[in-house]
Formats: sequence, structure tokens, C-alpha cells
Amino acid sequence: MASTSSFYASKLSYLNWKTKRTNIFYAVILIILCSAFYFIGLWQHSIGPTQIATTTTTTELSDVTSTAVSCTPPHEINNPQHDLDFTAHHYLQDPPPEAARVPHLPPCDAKFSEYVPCEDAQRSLKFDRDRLIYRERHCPEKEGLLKCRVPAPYGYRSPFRWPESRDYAWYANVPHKWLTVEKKGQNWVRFNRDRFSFPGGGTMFPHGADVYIHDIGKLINLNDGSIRTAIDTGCGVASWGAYLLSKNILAMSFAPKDTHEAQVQFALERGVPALIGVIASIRLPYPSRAFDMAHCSRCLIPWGQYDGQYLIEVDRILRPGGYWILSGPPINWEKHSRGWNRTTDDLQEEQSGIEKTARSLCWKKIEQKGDLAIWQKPTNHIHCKINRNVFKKPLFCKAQDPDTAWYTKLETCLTPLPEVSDIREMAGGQLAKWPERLTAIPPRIYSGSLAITAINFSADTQLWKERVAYYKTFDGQLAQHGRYRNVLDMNSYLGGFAAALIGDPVWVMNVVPVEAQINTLGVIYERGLIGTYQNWCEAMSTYPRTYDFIHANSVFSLYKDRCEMEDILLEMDRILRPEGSVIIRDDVDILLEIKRITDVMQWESSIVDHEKSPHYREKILFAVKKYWTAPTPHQNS
Ligand SMILES: *[C@@H]1O[C@H](CO)[C@@H](O)[C@H](O)[C@H]1NC(C)=O
Ligand SMILES: CC(=O)N[C@H]1CO[C@H](CO)[C@@H](O)[C@@H]1O
Repeated sequence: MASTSSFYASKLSYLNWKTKRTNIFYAVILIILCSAFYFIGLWQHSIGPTQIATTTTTTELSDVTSTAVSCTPPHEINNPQHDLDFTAHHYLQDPPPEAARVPHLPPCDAKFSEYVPCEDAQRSLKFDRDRLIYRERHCPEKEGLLKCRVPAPYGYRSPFRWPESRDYAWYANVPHKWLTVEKKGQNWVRFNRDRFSFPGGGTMFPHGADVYIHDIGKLINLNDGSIRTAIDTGCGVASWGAYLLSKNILAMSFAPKDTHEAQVQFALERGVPALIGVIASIRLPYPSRAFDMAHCSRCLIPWGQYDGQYLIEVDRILRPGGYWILSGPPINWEKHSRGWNRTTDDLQEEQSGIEKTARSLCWKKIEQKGDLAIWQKPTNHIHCKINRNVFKKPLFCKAQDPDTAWYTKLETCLTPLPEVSDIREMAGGQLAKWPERLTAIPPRIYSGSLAITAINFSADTQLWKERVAYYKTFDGQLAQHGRYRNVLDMNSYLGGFAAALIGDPVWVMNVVPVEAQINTLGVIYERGLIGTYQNWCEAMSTYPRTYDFIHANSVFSLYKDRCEMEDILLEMDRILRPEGSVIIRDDVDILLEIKRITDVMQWESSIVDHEKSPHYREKILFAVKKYWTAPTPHQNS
């Protein structure tokens, strides 16, 4: 922190200069006002109004005013001959009430330390239990927004650093022992003194995720860079995703906030990408053709039911040629039916339902071996179009944009792949293998489907390389290799910021705001990065203290007339870890307003010039959230 404080001193000079200028301005106004009131007072032979007007002005302009008090003639104040007149006799508008405008943002009660606004258990109970709709996002109305800062639990500590964090987490940070009891036999998580350890087990892989992934690797190639992005539906503590990272595969894991207390919270604490989520009645918040591989290990999603609706959604987000891996019921029921406490008829029927749905989506079953079954999505839809004569359902979707996915209702139609002219062609374009994929021109760009050219794309990659290098000159923690793990980019455009961090041991959640002019999330996935959609007027589907670092490029100008700046900042404060840092890029006027709010939020911040020149209106606000927690529990009672 020593380096950051010396940095404050130097960079604050800009602000001081600005404040000084304002002070002189107010002092001049004040002198004019004082003289005016003095003469009005003399003329009226009345003393009351003069004094009141002056004192009002004095308190509002705080520190400039010590000289102003003396401009009230003392003999008039003491004149006892007249009755005091308290009505105002001037019609000049008062200066804006500065003190009142600064929001008061106290810490919330300790019971909110795990508050997730849009997945709140109390609120969710009002919604339909059918198909788990009540576990979907249900955000509070504007009146229900908390106007306080979510505290870290008492005893909170900086998480273990990656890669140690894959295997350990502090108990004080996620004080829930329930899973260690419930999933004891399955080796999900153990508890020991002050910490949890994660042996890497899961319901279908009690012997560890690495053995399980090795088994998958015998059926499909996980080593040649052709598989980079994955999604784990119903992820548990995300051990599958955690162990895939060593193969350079980036998995987005999701699970609902349910009775398996805090599973996603554990994942995030371990430094593994995850979101709270459920597949119920709306689309998953990802574009079409995003993932190279989808995985469900005993994830309890009824794949064969509701006209195959859930498998149809997996089909939408799988890229052409992508894989779907299923383990757990009903796969290998011959061996497990007794352990699962289900009849063989029941399991057999479930399996045939899934097989039939997969065939109707034109998926090919690659193999079933032991507890694993793997299907592959076709590389284009030429055959699939022809065989719609055989499979009456599902038909191809007509209207809906396949990449729109924010409260978008699920449908029971098949998302058509981009047209191809040859049966061997990859619909939508062939992706490069990882790591070339990161900087290769993504198919969605070279096909011209967005108003962004290949030159724009390469320029953006270069631009962010330079910007991130500049960021590291003043954010010492960002520069420190391994200090940060979970990173959020709130408005990521083409993912250039994340691409520039590729040499660091971090992962980046790339958010494309629903309000962004161009929907670029598909490009981000084509580069082999991961992300989600989000409306920043609402809370994110994640736990408090998820991220070590948050980057907000032009977020506040985008949401300027959409919702309160203060609410977005409170949400950022909620999901930021204590001692984490934030970089906000925006117009200087917006940044000055933001700074007034962050100053009362216990963020240490300063505003820095644009990397190119101080003449740009765009500036950079750099802030660090101070360490503070809820009070000790016994102080409360
Ligand atoms: C792409 O580049 C061209 C030429 O440099 C520029 O005029 C245009 O604004 C850029 N488009 C985007 C979306 O950045
Ligand atoms: C189908 C099946 O095996 N059902 C059994 C599940 O377990 C309960 C006892 O916990 C038995 O009563 C059921 O017969």
C-alpha cells in the first residue's frame, strides 16, 4: 500500500487545482452577496433578514466562510429597537445544498452479509414453485433496494491465493458447514479447524475430479486446444471446472441458490468462475454457439421432459460440433439403480426420453462408457433440415434472435445454425484452436455480422494491451502477479481487457450490458473467453465479495439516464472483496460525481489522467475498498 499512497499524493493535485478554482469562485459570490445584503439592510433599517441570510450562506459553504461572518455589521445585530423578522427578503437562489446531496451509506446489518438481492430466499417464495421458477432472478423493486453497504462477516480474511485456493477456503469467509455433513461420503468438502478443504470429489466422482476428467479425456480430446469454453450445469462446488483449468479449459459453472447452501459461493471463494443460476423458464444468460462443451453430473435437470425444452436450450448455447456430457441418473442405471433408490423401469424410461430428445436435435451419441455418456451437436444443419420430415418436433425457430438472453422465455423450437453451402462446412465459421483463438479474428467479426471490422478488432486488442499496462503502473495490486484471481469487466465490448490479462493467473467475467449498442458476447466466446449478460440497474447473480477487481469502462455514461449511480456503486461495493480495487473509466464530470459517493463508501480513490494525454475528457478513477467487517457477533446481542 506504500506505493499507492505516494501515488495518491501526486495524482490528487489535479483535483486540488479544481477545488481551489471553485473556492475562489464561491468566495467572490459570497462577498457580492454580503455587500448586497448589507446595503439592503441599511436601506430597510431592519436587522433580522441580514443576519439570517448571512448565516444560512455561511453554513452551506462550509470552509470558505470564516471571512464571510465578519461582513455582518455587529452593531446592527445587537440593535434591540426592532422586532426580529425571520422571513427572507431576498430572492436570489440558494446555492445547491451540498451537504444534503452527499448520500449517507451506512453499513447494513450483519444479517445481510450474504445478501443476494435478485436471489433472495424470502422474495423467491412469492413465486411459482413449478419448474423451479421461484429460483430464477426476481429482483427487488426500486423501493426495496438496500441503501447500505453489505458487510463482510466478522473474521473475514483475504482468501487463499490461486492455486492454493483451489483446495482451501477460510471458514470465516463462508461460514456454512452443511455441505461437509450432507456430502461427506462424496468428498465435496471437508472442515478442519479454521478452514475448509476441497478434495476434488463430486457426487459422480468421489475419487476426485482429475480421475473423472481423465475418463472424459479418453472419449474426446481435451488436450489439443479445440475445447476451450465449457459450461457446468448444476455445478456443486465446481470441482469439475476447477480441475479443467489445468487443461486450459475455462468452465462457467452455475447452480441455484438452494438447500445446497452456498455451493456457488464456495466455487467463487476457490477462485473458480461461477454464477448463481437455474434453468427454469427463461434462457440462460449466454449467446448462442458459445460453449465447446456442456456438462451435467447428476444435476437434477429433467432433460427428457417438457418437450425437451432444457436440452433445446443447451443446444442453443453449444457451438456447432460441441459436446454434451452426462453422468449420473439415468446413465449406467444397470449398476446404480439401487443406490439411487429408483426402479429400473423408471430409469430406463428417463434414459430413452433423453436419447430420443437428443436424436430429435440431430445430436450424435459418441459413446457411453461406465458412468459417462457423450453426445455431439452437428457441425451444420443441412441434414437436420432434411430430417424434420421424420422428427415433427422440434421445428426450427423463426423469429427470436438466438443471441438475446435476458429474461427471454424458453421456447420449444430448435435454434437454426447459420447457413452453409457444403455438408463439411462448420456453420458460423471454424474457430481457431486455443491459444491462437484469443487473437485470431473471430468468425462473427470476419463474417461481417456485426458492424465491427477485423481492423477494429485488432486495434481494440492492441488498445487494451496498452491500457492494462498503464493501469498496472498505478494499481500495484493488479500488477502484482497472483494478488488477484476473480476479475469482473462490467462493459467488456470485445473482451480486450480480459485478453490483455491472459498472462496473469486470473479469470475474467466479461459482462456485456443488455443496453450495449452491439451485442458482442458471442465474439468474446469465440475468442475463448467467458462472460454473461447483465443489466447494471439490477444486482448481479452472485454472492457478496465475489471479485478481487472490477473494471468499469463507460458503464456510468451508459446508465446515466437509466438508474441511480449510487445503486450501481453499492452493487459494486457488495460484490467487491475487502481490499479489492476498482478502475472506472468515464467522462471527468461523471467521475467527479462518482468520487463524492465512493468517498462516503470507504473507498480510497483518486482520479488519474487518460493514458494518452491530460486533455482528454475521459479520465480514470482508481479506488481501493477498505477492509472492514460486521462487528463481533456478541457485540450485537
Ligand atoms: C472501425 O474502424 C473504422 C475505421 O478506423 C472507424 O471509423 C469505426 O468507427 C470503427 N468502428 C467501431 C465500431 O469501432
Ligand atoms: C424404488 C425404491 O427402491 N424405493 C425405496 C426407497 O427407499 C425407501 C426407504 O428409504 C423404500 O421404502 C423404498 O422402497
